Amino acid sequence: MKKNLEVITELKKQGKALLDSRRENFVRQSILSDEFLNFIQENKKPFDLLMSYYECAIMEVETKFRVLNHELSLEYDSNPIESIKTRVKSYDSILKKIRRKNIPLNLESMEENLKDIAGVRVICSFPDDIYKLAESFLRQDDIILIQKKDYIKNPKPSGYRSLHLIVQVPIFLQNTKKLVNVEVQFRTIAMDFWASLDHKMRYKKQLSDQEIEILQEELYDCAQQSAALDERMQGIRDRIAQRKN
Ligand code: 0O2
Repeated sequence: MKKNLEVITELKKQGKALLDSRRENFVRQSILSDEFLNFIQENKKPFDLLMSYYECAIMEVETKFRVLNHELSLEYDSNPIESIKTRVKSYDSILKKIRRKNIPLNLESMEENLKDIAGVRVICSFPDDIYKLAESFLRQDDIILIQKKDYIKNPKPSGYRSLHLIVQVPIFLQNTKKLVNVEVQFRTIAMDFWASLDHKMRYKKQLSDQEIEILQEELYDCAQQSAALDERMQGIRDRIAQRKN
């Protein structure tokens, strides 16, 4: 009986500690959220200006890929790029990353530490086209490579595959030239399809830990199968291309 009471008291204590920590986290996040909104309001003009630089940099990079696609399509009689998606990171995602990385709340450190505010996603049919495009893009003399992460050769433990580049691209303003960071993600259609489903699972709050574990295993298996399919389809494409020549 005494033992049971001790267990109940201990459980109550643990429950209270959990509640307290959740409350503290909630308050901390709300304050930071208000702080972030205040920060944006107080710095509205320079913040909007900075975001417009990212939009301009996206336009520059997107045009470069459209030009490469046009040239390669004339040379090889097919388009290496299926589609291009672009986005400037949302306020919400910027805030989450500032919190996660403990970045000071000012424009300089945002610019310095968040290298993926401007994002361009290039979707190709075949893995080889990804490397061909990335090489041609990086050979351009106004592009500076800052970081390269090859999750195609070295997939993430989740199964995620994609080639990520962080580059600096110049944008030409009225009186000056500015170098702007852009993250370019190269994926095949299959890699992109997989990543969208994985993304949906990550943001579904109602899933239990057990469900997440099962889905993660299933997704990992799908990633292996889709990587194998990419390779097979590319093999077929290459054989067809050899016959044509
Ligand atoms: P969003 O909304 O796409 O922008 P970093 O946090 O970027 O400094 P990290 O985490 O090492 O450092 O970056 P990494 O691994 O290069 O990945 C950044 C982006 O790749 C993510 O952006 C996703 O877009 C994508 N990504 C990476 N891993 C996964 C994954 O396992 N599944 C899916 N679906 N996407 C992934 P954000 O900022 O998370 O979000």
